[in-house]
Amino acid sequence: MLDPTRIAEHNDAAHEHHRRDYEHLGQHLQRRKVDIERIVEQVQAFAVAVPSWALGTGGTRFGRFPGGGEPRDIYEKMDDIAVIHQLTGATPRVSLHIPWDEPDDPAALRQHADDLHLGFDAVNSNTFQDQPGQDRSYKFGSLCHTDAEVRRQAVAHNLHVMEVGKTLGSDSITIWLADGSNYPGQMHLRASYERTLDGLQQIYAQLPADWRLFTEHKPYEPAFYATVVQDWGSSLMLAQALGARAQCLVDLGHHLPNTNIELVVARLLTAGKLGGFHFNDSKYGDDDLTAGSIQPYQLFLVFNELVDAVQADLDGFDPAYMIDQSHNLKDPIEALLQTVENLQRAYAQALLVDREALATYQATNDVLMAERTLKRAYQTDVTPILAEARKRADGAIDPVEVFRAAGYRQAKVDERQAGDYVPPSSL
Ligand code: AFD
Ligand code: MN
Ligand code: MN
Repeated sequence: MLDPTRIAEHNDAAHEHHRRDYEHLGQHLQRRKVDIERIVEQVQAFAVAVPSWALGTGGTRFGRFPGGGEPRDIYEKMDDIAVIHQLTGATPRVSLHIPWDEPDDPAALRQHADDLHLGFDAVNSNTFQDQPGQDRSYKFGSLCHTDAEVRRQAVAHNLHVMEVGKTLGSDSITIWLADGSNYPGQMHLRASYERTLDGLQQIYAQLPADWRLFTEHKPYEPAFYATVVQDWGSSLMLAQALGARAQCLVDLGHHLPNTNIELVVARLLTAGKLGGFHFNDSKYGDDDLTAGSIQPYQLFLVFNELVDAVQADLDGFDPAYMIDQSHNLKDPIEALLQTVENLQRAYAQALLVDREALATYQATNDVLMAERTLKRAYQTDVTPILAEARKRADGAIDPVEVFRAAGYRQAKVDERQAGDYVPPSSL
Protein backbone atom coordinates (compact mmCIF):
# COMPACT_ATOMS: atom_id res chain seq x y z
CA MET A 1 0.00 0.00 0.00
CA LEU A 2 1.03 3.62 -0.28
CA ASP A 3 2.50 5.52 2.61
CA PRO A 4 -0.52 7.36 4.11
CA THR A 5 1.58 10.42 4.89
CA ARG A 6 2.07 10.87 1.13
CA ILE A 7 -1.67 11.04 0.61
CA ALA A 8 -2.05 13.41 3.56
CA GLU A 9 0.68 15.69 2.21
CA HIS A 10 -0.93 15.79 -1.20
CA ASN A 11 -4.33 16.55 0.34
CA ASP A 12 -2.83 19.33 2.46
CA ALA A 13 -1.27 20.92 -0.62
CA ALA A 14 -4.52 20.69 -2.56
CA HIS A 15 -6.72 21.61 0.37
CA GLU A 16 -7.19 25.35 -0.07
CA HIS A 17 -8.30 25.20 -3.70
CA HIS A 18 -10.50 22.22 -2.96
CA ARG A 19 -12.16 23.95 -0.01
CA ARG A 20 -13.04 26.99 -2.09
CA ASP A 21 -14.41 24.88 -4.94
CA TYR A 22 -16.44 22.77 -2.54
CA GLU A 23 -17.92 25.80 -0.79
CA HIS A 24 -18.80 27.40 -4.08
CA LEU A 25 -20.55 24.28 -5.33
CA GLY A 26 -22.32 23.93 -1.98
CA GLN A 27 -23.76 27.43 -2.31
CA HIS A 28 -24.77 26.83 -5.90
CA LEU A 29 -26.56 23.59 -4.96
CA GLN A 30 -28.24 25.28 -2.01
CA ARG A 31 -29.96 27.62 -4.48
CA ARG A 32 -31.23 24.45 -6.15
CA LYS A 33 -32.41 23.19 -2.74
CA VAL A 34 -29.83 20.41 -2.69
CA ASP A 35 -27.79 19.69 0.44
CA ILE A 36 -24.25 19.00 -0.74
CA GLU A 37 -23.52 17.03 2.43
CA ARG A 38 -26.21 14.48 1.56
CA ILE A 39 -24.67 13.98 -1.88
CA VAL A 40 -21.19 13.52 -0.44
CA GLU A 41 -22.51 10.90 2.01
CA GLN A 42 -24.18 8.97 -0.79
CA VAL A 43 -21.10 9.09 -3.00
CA GLN A 44 -19.05 7.86 -0.05
CA ALA A 45 -21.38 4.90 0.32
CA PHE A 46 -20.94 3.91 -3.35
CA ALA A 47 -18.75 0.87 -3.91
CA VAL A 48 -17.75 -1.03 -7.02
CA ALA A 49 -15.90 -4.34 -7.34
CA VAL A 50 -12.68 -4.65 -9.31
CA PRO A 51 -12.33 -7.72 -11.53
CA SER A 52 -9.24 -9.84 -10.96
CA TRP A 53 -8.60 -9.81 -14.72
CA ALA A 54 -8.26 -6.03 -15.02
CA LEU A 55 -4.95 -5.52 -13.22
CA GLY A 56 -2.62 -6.79 -15.91
CA THR A 57 -2.29 -5.21 -19.34
CA GLY A 58 -5.03 -6.51 -21.62
CA GLY A 59 -4.69 -7.25 -25.29
CA THR A 60 -6.54 -7.99 -28.45
CA ARG A 61 -6.24 -11.06 -30.65
CA PHE A 62 -3.67 -9.06 -32.63
CA GLY A 63 -1.27 -8.51 -29.82
CA ARG A 64 -0.48 -7.39 -26.33
CA PHE A 65 1.90 -4.68 -25.24
CA PRO A 66 2.55 -5.28 -21.56
CA GLY A 67 3.63 -2.50 -19.27
CA GLY A 68 6.18 -3.23 -16.60
CA GLY A 69 5.38 -4.24 -13.06
CA GLU A 70 2.31 -6.32 -13.80
CA PRO A 71 0.98 -8.45 -10.96
CA ARG A 72 2.09 -12.06 -11.39
CA ASP A 73 -0.57 -13.76 -9.33
CA ILE A 74 -3.82 -13.13 -7.54
CA TYR A 75 -2.00 -12.05 -4.38
CA GLU A 76 -0.25 -9.24 -6.22
CA LYS A 77 -3.49 -8.34 -7.97
CA MET A 78 -5.09 -7.96 -4.55
CA ASP A 79 -2.22 -5.69 -3.52
CA ASP A 80 -2.96 -3.45 -6.52
CA ILE A 81 -6.68 -3.40 -5.74
CA ALA A 82 -5.86 -2.42 -2.14
CA VAL A 83 -4.00 0.64 -3.49
CA ILE A 84 -6.98 1.60 -5.63
CA HIS A 85 -9.21 1.25 -2.57
CA GLN A 86 -6.80 3.25 -0.46
CA LEU A 87 -6.85 6.15 -2.93
CA THR A 88 -10.58 6.12 -3.71
CA GLY A 89 -12.28 4.46 -0.72
CA ALA A 90 -14.64 2.90 -3.25
CA THR A 91 -13.32 -0.53 -4.26
CA PRO A 92 -13.56 -2.78 -1.20
CA ARG A 93 -14.21 -5.99 -3.16
CA VAL A 94 -12.73 -8.09 -5.93
CA SER A 95 -14.60 -10.19 -8.46
CA LEU A 96 -12.61 -13.36 -9.07
CA HIS A 97 -12.32 -15.22 -12.35
CA ILE A 98 -11.85 -18.97 -12.12
CA PRO A 99 -9.64 -20.63 -13.28
CA TRP A 100 -7.64 -17.55 -14.37
CA ASP A 101 -7.20 -16.52 -10.76
CA GLU A 102 -8.01 -19.76 -9.02
CA PRO A 103 -6.35 -19.68 -5.59
CA ASP A 104 -4.35 -22.76 -4.56
CA ASP A 105 -5.57 -22.17 -1.05
CA PRO A 106 -8.82 -20.13 -0.93
CA ALA A 107 -8.68 -19.79 2.84
CA ALA A 108 -5.18 -18.28 2.62
CA LEU A 109 -6.34 -15.86 -0.08
CA ARG A 110 -9.22 -14.82 2.10
CA GLN A 111 -6.76 -14.14 4.90
CA HIS A 112 -4.62 -12.04 2.54
CA ALA A 113 -7.76 -10.11 1.54
CA ASP A 114 -8.69 -9.59 5.20
CA ASP A 115 -5.23 -8.19 5.87
CA LEU A 116 -5.79 -5.69 3.05
CA HIS A 117 -9.35 -4.92 4.25
CA LEU A 118 -10.77 -6.35 1.03
CA GLY A 119 -13.62 -8.78 0.41
CA PHE A 120 -14.98 -10.77 -2.52
CA ASP A 121 -17.86 -9.99 -4.85
CA ALA A 122 -19.34 -12.32 -7.48
CA VAL A 123 -17.17 -15.21 -8.64
CA ASN A 124 -17.00 -15.77 -12.40
CA SER A 125 -16.94 -19.17 -14.04
CA ASN A 126 -15.21 -19.90 -17.33
CA THR A 127 -16.48 -22.52 -19.73
CA PHE A 128 -15.40 -20.58 -22.80
CA GLN A 129 -11.84 -21.91 -22.89
CA ASP A 130 -10.35 -25.35 -22.55
CA GLN A 131 -7.98 -25.78 -19.63
CA PRO A 132 -4.93 -28.04 -19.59
CA GLY A 133 -5.87 -31.59 -18.65
CA GLN A 134 -9.56 -30.98 -19.17
CA ASP A 135 -11.57 -34.04 -20.16
CA ARG A 136 -13.93 -32.62 -22.81
CA SER A 137 -13.64 -29.62 -25.12
CA TYR A 138 -15.83 -26.53 -25.15
CA LYS A 139 -15.16 -25.94 -28.83
CA PHE A 140 -18.85 -26.41 -29.62
CA GLY A 141 -20.25 -24.98 -26.44
CA SER A 142 -20.54 -25.84 -22.77
CA LEU A 143 -24.01 -25.84 -21.19
CA CYS A 144 -25.61 -25.87 -24.64
CA HIS A 145 -23.44 -28.69 -25.97
CA THR A 146 -25.02 -31.65 -27.75
CA ASP A 147 -22.84 -34.04 -25.71
CA ALA A 148 -24.21 -34.66 -22.21
CA GLU A 149 -20.69 -35.28 -20.90
CA VAL A 150 -19.58 -31.78 -21.87
CA ARG A 151 -22.65 -30.32 -20.23
CA ARG A 152 -21.95 -32.32 -17.08
CA GLN A 153 -18.37 -31.01 -17.02
CA ALA A 154 -19.58 -27.42 -17.39
CA VAL A 155 -22.10 -27.81 -14.58
CA ALA A 156 -19.41 -29.35 -12.37
CA HIS A 157 -17.09 -26.41 -13.07
CA ASN A 158 -19.74 -23.93 -11.95
CA LEU A 159 -20.37 -25.93 -8.76
CA HIS A 160 -16.63 -25.88 -8.11
CA VAL A 161 -16.53 -22.11 -8.61
CA MET A 162 -19.31 -21.72 -6.05
CA GLU A 163 -17.37 -23.87 -3.58
CA VAL A 164 -14.33 -21.62 -3.95
CA GLY A 165 -16.60 -18.57 -3.63
CA LYS A 166 -18.11 -19.88 -0.40
CA THR A 167 -14.67 -20.15 1.19
CA LEU A 168 -13.83 -16.63 0.04
CA GLY A 169 -17.06 -15.12 1.34
CA SER A 170 -18.63 -14.32 -2.03
CA ASP A 171 -22.38 -14.21 -2.30
CA SER A 172 -23.00 -14.57 -6.02
CA ILE A 173 -21.85 -16.20 -9.23
CA THR A 174 -21.81 -14.59 -12.67
CA ILE A 175 -22.19 -16.92 -15.61
CA TRP A 176 -21.27 -15.61 -19.01
CA LEU A 177 -21.54 -18.23 -21.73
CA ALA A 178 -19.75 -18.03 -25.03
CA ASP A 179 -22.06 -20.80 -26.27
CA GLY A 180 -23.41 -20.31 -29.74
CA SER A 181 -22.79 -20.97 -33.40
CA ASN A 182 -20.97 -19.40 -36.29
CA TYR A 183 -23.18 -20.56 -39.15
CA PRO A 184 -26.88 -21.02 -39.81
CA GLY A 185 -27.81 -24.64 -39.34
CA GLN A 186 -24.88 -25.42 -37.05
CA MET A 187 -26.93 -25.37 -33.86
CA HIS A 188 -30.60 -26.00 -33.20
CA LEU A 189 -31.69 -22.61 -31.91
CA ARG A 190 -34.43 -23.73 -29.54
CA ALA A 191 -32.84 -26.98 -28.35
CA SER A 192 -29.54 -25.25 -27.50
CA TYR A 193 -31.41 -22.77 -25.30
CA GLU A 194 -33.29 -25.58 -23.57
CA ARG A 195 -30.09 -27.50 -22.85
CA THR A 196 -28.55 -24.31 -21.45
CA LEU A 197 -31.53 -23.72 -19.18
CA ASP A 198 -31.36 -27.31 -18.00
CA GLY A 199 -27.69 -26.90 -17.04
CA LEU A 200 -28.36 -23.62 -15.28
CA GLN A 201 -31.18 -25.27 -13.35
CA GLN A 202 -28.75 -27.88 -12.07
CA ILE A 203 -26.37 -25.12 -10.98
CA TYR A 204 -29.16 -23.06 -9.45
CA ALA A 205 -30.31 -26.09 -7.45
CA GLN A 206 -26.95 -26.04 -5.64
CA LEU A 207 -26.86 -22.27 -5.13
CA PRO A 208 -26.27 -21.46 -1.43
CA ALA A 209 -29.43 -20.04 0.15
CA ASP A 210 -28.04 -16.52 0.52
CA TRP A 211 -26.46 -16.38 -2.95
CA ARG A 212 -27.62 -14.94 -6.27
CA LEU A 213 -26.87 -16.24 -9.72
CA PHE A 214 -26.36 -13.71 -12.52
CA THR A 215 -26.75 -14.52 -16.19
CA GLU A 216 -24.76 -12.17 -18.42
CA HIS A 217 -25.87 -11.69 -22.02
CA LYS A 218 -23.71 -10.70 -24.97
CA PRO A 219 -24.82 -10.37 -28.61
CA TYR A 220 -21.88 -11.93 -30.41
CA GLU A 221 -18.20 -12.91 -30.14
CA PRO A 222 -16.97 -15.58 -30.13
CA ALA A 223 -20.21 -16.89 -31.65
CA PHE A 224 -20.63 -14.81 -34.79
CA TYR A 225 -23.98 -16.12 -35.99
CA ALA A 226 -26.10 -16.98 -32.95
CA THR A 227 -25.25 -16.71 -29.26
CA VAL A 228 -27.49 -18.65 -26.89
CA VAL A 229 -27.73 -15.85 -24.29
CA GLN A 230 -27.45 -13.05 -26.79
CA ASP A 231 -29.70 -10.35 -25.36
CA TRP A 232 -31.47 -9.16 -22.23
CA GLY A 233 -34.63 -10.95 -23.33
CA SER A 234 -32.89 -14.33 -23.32
CA SER A 235 -31.18 -13.48 -20.04
CA LEU A 236 -34.51 -12.47 -18.49
CA MET A 237 -36.20 -15.69 -19.70
CA LEU A 238 -33.46 -17.70 -18.00
CA ALA A 239 -33.61 -15.71 -14.77
CA GLN A 240 -37.39 -16.01 -14.64
CA ALA A 241 -37.31 -19.74 -15.32
CA LEU A 242 -34.63 -20.33 -12.69
CA GLY A 243 -36.22 -18.57 -9.73
CA ALA A 244 -36.12 -15.63 -7.37
CA ARG A 245 -32.36 -15.68 -6.75
CA ALA A 246 -31.47 -15.60 -10.43
CA GLN A 247 -31.05 -12.15 -11.92
CA CYS A 248 -29.59 -10.52 -15.02
CA LEU A 249 -26.22 -8.85 -15.26
CA VAL A 250 -25.87 -5.96 -17.66
CA ASP A 251 -22.43 -5.48 -19.17
CA LEU A 252 -22.54 -2.04 -20.79
CA GLY A 253 -20.42 -3.26 -23.72
CA HIS A 254 -22.70 -6.19 -24.49
CA HIS A 255 -25.22 -4.39 -26.67
CA LEU A 256 -25.39 -3.70 -30.35
CA PRO A 257 -24.62 -0.09 -31.30
CA ASN A 258 -27.37 2.41 -30.48
CA THR A 259 -29.16 0.10 -28.05
CA ASN A 260 -30.92 2.17 -25.41
CA ILE A 261 -29.23 0.61 -22.38
CA GLU A 262 -31.03 2.74 -19.80
CA LEU A 263 -34.28 1.39 -21.20
CA VAL A 264 -32.97 -2.18 -20.82
CA VAL A 265 -32.11 -1.29 -17.22
CA ALA A 266 -35.61 0.10 -16.65
CA ARG A 267 -37.24 -3.06 -18.03
CA LEU A 268 -35.11 -5.35 -15.86
CA LEU A 269 -35.93 -3.18 -12.85
CA THR A 270 -39.64 -3.52 -13.58
CA ALA A 271 -39.21 -7.29 -13.73
CA GLY A 272 -37.28 -7.28 -10.42
CA LYS A 273 -34.43 -8.93 -12.29
CA LEU A 274 -31.66 -6.38 -12.42
CA GLY A 275 -28.81 -8.23 -10.72
CA GLY A 276 -25.91 -5.95 -11.42
CA PHE A 277 -23.50 -4.38 -13.85
CA HIS A 278 -20.24 -4.84 -15.59
CA PHE A 279 -19.19 -1.25 -16.14
CA ASN A 280 -17.07 -0.27 -19.11
CA ASP A 281 -17.58 1.77 -22.25
CA SER A 282 -17.53 1.09 -25.95
CA LYS A 283 -17.75 2.70 -29.33
CA TYR A 284 -18.46 -0.35 -31.47
CA GLY A 285 -18.65 -3.64 -29.62
CA ASP A 286 -17.35 -5.29 -26.46
CA ASP A 287 -14.51 -2.77 -26.38
CA ASP A 288 -14.02 -2.83 -22.59
CA LEU A 289 -12.86 0.81 -22.49
CA THR A 290 -12.85 3.01 -19.40
CA ALA A 291 -16.41 3.53 -18.14
CA GLY A 292 -17.61 7.01 -19.05
CA SER A 293 -14.86 7.61 -21.60
CA ILE A 294 -16.97 7.37 -24.77
CA GLN A 295 -20.60 7.88 -23.79
CA PRO A 296 -20.70 9.69 -20.44
CA TYR A 297 -24.28 10.87 -20.98
CA GLN A 298 -25.42 7.28 -21.39
CA LEU A 299 -23.67 6.33 -18.15
CA PHE A 300 -25.47 9.20 -16.41
CA LEU A 301 -28.82 8.04 -17.83
CA VAL A 302 -28.17 4.53 -16.53
CA PHE A 303 -27.43 5.90 -13.05
CA ASN A 304 -30.49 8.08 -13.35
CA GLU A 305 -32.62 4.92 -13.59
CA LEU A 306 -30.81 3.43 -10.60
CA VAL A 307 -31.29 6.50 -8.41
CA ASP A 308 -34.92 6.63 -9.46
CA ALA A 309 -35.29 2.95 -8.47
CA VAL A 310 -33.81 3.61 -5.03
CA GLN A 311 -36.22 6.45 -4.43
CA ALA A 312 -39.13 4.29 -5.61
CA ASP A 313 -37.98 1.61 -3.17
CA LEU A 314 -38.34 -1.11 -5.80
CA ASP A 315 -38.70 -4.71 -4.69
CA GLY A 316 -35.54 -6.80 -5.00
CA PHE A 317 -33.37 -3.82 -5.89
CA ASP A 318 -29.82 -4.59 -4.81
CA PRO A 319 -27.58 -4.37 -7.87
CA ALA A 320 -24.00 -5.62 -7.69
CA TYR A 321 -21.68 -3.01 -9.18
CA MET A 322 -18.63 -4.41 -10.90
CA ILE A 323 -16.11 -3.21 -13.43
CA ASP A 324 -15.27 -5.30 -16.50
CA GLN A 325 -12.55 -3.61 -18.51
CA SER A 326 -9.43 -4.49 -20.43
CA HIS A 327 -6.60 -1.99 -20.29
CA ASN A 328 -4.54 -2.35 -23.43
CA LEU A 329 -2.83 1.04 -23.44
CA LYS A 330 -3.30 2.69 -20.06
CA ASP A 331 -1.63 1.66 -16.84
CA PRO A 332 -4.35 -0.63 -15.42
CA ILE A 333 -4.28 0.92 -11.96
CA GLU A 334 -4.55 4.44 -13.35
CA ALA A 335 -7.37 3.36 -15.68
CA LEU A 336 -9.24 1.88 -12.73
CA LEU A 337 -8.77 5.03 -10.65
CA GLN A 338 -10.20 6.99 -13.55
CA THR A 339 -13.06 4.50 -13.92
CA VAL A 340 -14.08 4.76 -10.28
CA GLU A 341 -14.15 8.54 -10.55
CA ASN A 342 -16.25 8.40 -13.73
CA LEU A 343 -18.76 6.07 -12.09
CA GLN A 344 -19.02 8.24 -8.99
CA ARG A 345 -19.41 11.27 -11.22
CA ALA A 346 -22.35 9.75 -13.09
CA TYR A 347 -23.87 8.68 -9.77
CA ALA A 348 -23.48 12.13 -8.18
CA GLN A 349 -24.94 13.82 -11.26
CA ALA A 350 -27.91 11.44 -11.14
CA LEU A 351 -28.43 12.31 -7.47
CA LEU A 352 -28.76 15.97 -8.49
CA VAL A 353 -31.77 15.39 -10.74
CA ASP A 354 -34.72 17.37 -9.44
CA ARG A 355 -37.13 14.43 -9.48
CA GLU A 356 -40.15 16.36 -8.33
CA ALA A 357 -39.79 18.86 -11.13
CA LEU A 358 -39.11 16.07 -13.61
CA ALA A 359 -42.29 14.25 -12.57
CA THR A 360 -44.31 17.42 -13.07
CA TYR A 361 -42.83 18.05 -16.51
CA GLN A 362 -43.48 14.45 -17.48
CA ALA A 363 -47.08 14.66 -16.26
CA THR A 364 -47.70 17.81 -18.25
CA ASN A 365 -45.76 16.62 -21.30
CA ASP A 366 -43.35 19.51 -21.13
CA VAL A 367 -40.72 17.81 -23.22
CA LEU A 368 -38.19 20.61 -23.26
CA MET A 369 -38.24 21.25 -19.52
CA ALA A 370 -38.12 17.53 -18.72
CA GLU A 371 -35.02 17.10 -20.84
CA ARG A 372 -33.54 20.30 -19.45
CA THR A 373 -34.00 18.96 -15.91
CA LEU A 374 -31.82 15.97 -16.73
CA LYS A 375 -29.26 18.07 -18.57
CA ARG A 376 -28.99 20.51 -15.70
CA ALA A 377 -27.95 17.69 -13.38
CA TYR A 378 -25.65 16.16 -15.96
CA GLN A 379 -23.93 19.47 -16.67
CA THR A 380 -23.15 20.20 -13.03
CA ASP A 381 -19.45 19.83 -12.32
CA VAL A 382 -19.48 17.54 -9.28
CA THR A 383 -15.69 17.21 -9.09
CA PRO A 384 -15.47 18.84 -5.61
CA ILE A 385 -18.07 16.36 -4.29
CA LEU A 386 -16.00 13.42 -5.49
CA ALA A 387 -12.82 14.87 -4.03
CA GLU A 388 -14.52 15.54 -0.69
CA ALA A 389 -15.91 11.98 -0.54
CA ARG A 390 -12.42 10.58 -1.10
CA LYS A 391 -10.81 12.92 1.38
CA ARG A 392 -13.27 11.88 4.10
CA ALA A 393 -12.39 8.24 3.41
CA ASP A 394 -8.68 9.08 3.85
CA GLY A 395 -8.26 8.79 0.10
CA ALA A 396 -6.70 11.30 -2.27
CA ILE A 397 -8.14 14.53 -3.60
CA ASP A 398 -6.51 13.57 -6.91
CA PRO A 399 -5.84 9.79 -6.94
CA VAL A 400 -3.96 9.59 -10.25
CA GLU A 401 -1.65 12.42 -9.22
CA VAL A 402 -0.81 10.72 -5.92
CA PHE A 403 -0.40 7.34 -7.59
CA ARG A 404 2.12 8.77 -10.05
CA ALA A 405 3.97 10.80 -7.45
CA ALA A 406 4.24 7.82 -5.10
CA GLY A 407 6.19 5.82 -7.69
CA TYR A 408 4.18 2.66 -7.01
CA ARG A 409 4.42 1.33 -10.53
CA GLN A 410 8.15 1.85 -10.74
CA ALA A 411 8.60 0.04 -7.43
CA LYS A 412 6.64 -2.88 -8.86
CA VAL A 413 8.67 -2.89 -12.04
CA ASP A 414 11.73 -3.46 -9.89
CA GLU A 415 10.05 -5.97 -7.61
CA ARG A 416 7.94 -8.08 -9.98
CA GLN A 417 9.96 -9.99 -12.53
CA ALA A 418 8.55 -9.70 -16.03
CA GLY A 419 7.69 -12.77 -18.02
CA ASP A 420 5.67 -14.69 -15.48
CA TYR A 421 2.39 -12.95 -16.12
CA VAL A 422 -0.09 -15.02 -18.12
CA PRO A 423 -2.68 -12.69 -19.63
CA PRO A 424 -6.29 -13.78 -19.87
CA SER A 425 -7.83 -13.88 -23.32
CA SER A 426 -9.13 -10.60 -24.68
CA LEU A 427 -12.76 -11.65 -24.29
C1 AFD B 1 -16.80 -11.53 -21.49
C2 AFD B 1 -17.75 -11.04 -20.45
C3 AFD B 1 -17.63 -11.70 -19.13
C4 AFD B 1 -16.40 -12.50 -18.98
C5 AFD B 1 -15.25 -11.78 -19.63
C6 AFD B 1 -13.96 -12.44 -19.54
O1 AFD B 1 -17.75 -9.66 -20.41
O2 AFD B 1 -17.87 -10.85 -18.07
O3 AFD B 1 -16.14 -12.83 -17.67
O4 AFD B 1 -15.50 -11.57 -21.01
O5 AFD B 1 -13.00 -11.49 -19.87
O6 AFD B 1 -16.89 -10.74 -22.64
MN1 MN C 1 -18.68 -8.71 -18.61
MN1 MN D 1 -17.31 -8.51 -22.28
